[in-house]
Amino acid sequence: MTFHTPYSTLHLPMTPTAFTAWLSLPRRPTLVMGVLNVTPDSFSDGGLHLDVDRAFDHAQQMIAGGADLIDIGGESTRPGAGRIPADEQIGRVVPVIERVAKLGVAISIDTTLAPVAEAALNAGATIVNDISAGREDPKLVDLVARRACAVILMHMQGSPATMQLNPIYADVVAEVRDHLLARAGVFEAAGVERSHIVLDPGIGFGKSVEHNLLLLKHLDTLVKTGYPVLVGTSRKGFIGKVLDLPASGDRLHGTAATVAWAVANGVGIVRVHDVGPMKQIVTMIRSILEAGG
Ligand code: HH2
Repeated sequence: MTFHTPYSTLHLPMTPTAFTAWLSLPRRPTLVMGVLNVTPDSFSDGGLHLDVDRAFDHAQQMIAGGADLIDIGGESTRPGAGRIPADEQIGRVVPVIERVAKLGVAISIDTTLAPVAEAALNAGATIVNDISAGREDPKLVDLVARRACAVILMHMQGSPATMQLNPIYADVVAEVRDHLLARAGVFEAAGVERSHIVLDPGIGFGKSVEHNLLLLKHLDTLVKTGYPVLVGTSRKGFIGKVLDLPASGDRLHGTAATVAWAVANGVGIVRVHDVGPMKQIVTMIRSILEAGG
C-alpha cells in the first residue's frame, strides 16, 4: 500500500514533461497549483510579489509547501479590474518566469493576450491559462496550436470589468459545460491536441453565489466530459458571502471545504493561494480515494 508522505520527504514539483504525462493518464491524481500574482492589485495578494526576488521567494515557498505547478500572472482579474497592456504584463511576469523556471517546475501563464503568452512560453512557461478561453485574443488559439503547449480554458460571462453586475443563466451547469466544450472545439479545430486541454468552470467570473455553489455541486458534469478539470475557489468572494467573512485572508477554512469537495469529485487541478494547508487536504482526500488500490 502506498501512502503519500509529503511531510517526511522533500517535495518535488512537477516538471513540464511530467505534467504532459499526467495529462494523458486515464485517472489523474489531483495536483496543487500555487498562485503567484505579480500585480499591485490582486484581490487577496496584490502588491506582495511585485518585486522579482519576492516573487521568486514565494514560488520557492509554495514548492516547499507542496505546489505541483505554479500559475504566474501580471494582471488582476478581480471584479471591476481594468486591463493591463501586454508590454506591462510582459515586464512583470517574464523576469519572474525566467527565474522560477530554473526550479524545474511546470509554469502556467495567466493571461488572455497572445503576445504575453508567447513571451512567457519563451521565458520557460509551458502552459497557457486563459480566463477568456481564446475569446479575447483569437491569436492565442493559433499560438497554443503552434507551440503544442497545454492550455486551460475558463468560462466567464462578460469581462472582469462588468461580470458581477447581473449574471444570468437559465441552467448555469449546462451552459458552462456547453460553452467550454465549444471553446475546446475551437482549439481542437486549430490543431490543439485534445489531451492538451484543461477545462475550468470559472468560479467567481460572472456568477452569483448560487451559481458558484451549483457549479461546485455538479462538478461531475464537467469531470464526465473526460477533459481534466481545474477549479479555482481560493479565498473567493462567494466563500466570504456564505461564511460572512469580508476579509479574503479569513477564508482558509471555507477554501479548504471547497478543495476537499473538488478533489473528492474528481477535479484534476486545484488553484490555490494557501499551498501548504491545501496540499494536506488534497493528500488526505487522495489517500482516501486510493485506499485499497
Ligand atoms: N481565478 C483568478 C485568476 N485566474 N485562472 C483560472 N484558470 N481559474 C480561476 O479560477 C482563476 C484564474 C482570480 O484569482 P487571483 O489570481 O487570486 O486574483 P486576481 O485575479 O485579482 O489576481
